[in-house]
Amino acid sequence: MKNSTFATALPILTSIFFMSPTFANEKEPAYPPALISSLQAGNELNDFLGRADELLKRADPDGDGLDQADIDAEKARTRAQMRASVMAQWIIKDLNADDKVTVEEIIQSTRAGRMPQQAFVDRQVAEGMRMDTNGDGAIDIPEMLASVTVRYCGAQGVNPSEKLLALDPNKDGRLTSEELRAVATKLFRSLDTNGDGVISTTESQAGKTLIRTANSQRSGTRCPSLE
Ligand SMILES: [Ca+2]
Ligand SMILES: [Ca+2]
Ligand SMILES: [Ca+2]
Ligand SMILES: [Ca+2]
Repeated sequence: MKNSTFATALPILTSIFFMSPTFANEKEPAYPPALISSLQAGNELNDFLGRADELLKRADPDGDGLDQADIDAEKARTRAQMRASVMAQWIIKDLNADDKVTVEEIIQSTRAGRMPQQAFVDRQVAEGMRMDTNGDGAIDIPEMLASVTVRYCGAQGVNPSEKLLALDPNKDGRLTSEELRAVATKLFRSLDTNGDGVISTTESQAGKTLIRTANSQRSGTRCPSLE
């Protein structure tokens, strides 16, 4: 019954697993790469469940289960960090502290103490002046902030929390610790092919094949822009 639920809810994601010999006859959810890669050779089920708990704790800091509100809050933090980082990169060149960065200031700041190649200085100027949308020859703070394109993705180029939430077995929009543990247990058992309760090197290799397959199928979810 559970399998048919997955098949209905995740037709595209489940198709990934038909390509994997390990899961040839099963309809599995798309396990997030972060979950699969936390499974290591020598792990017993409890090791893996501990890692699954940590993964969820990071995505669900308020501890009431992972839901869209957690994801929105994480996106908001990501956006704020990226805006701050772009501001820091450019406002540091505002040598006369008038809240604008001119071509001359970019040149002076880039050259200071470094004796860079002219081509590098030119690239800095060109990069800065791309933000000068009102064409007055200087970048002001709104222009700097308007240039920020916030992308939200993890190390594997996908949004880890959204991948995790997509596992939600009962599809009520909240992934609880119990639900993730149940999913992780199922994954562990399916990879523990000799059933000795430990993931061997060979068995963990099968997990890595899953990651590669899942990654090659992830087009469309790659690093979406928040804007
Ligand atoms: Ca939460
Ligand atoms: Ca200035
Ligand atoms: Ca300007
Ligand atoms: Ca749920």
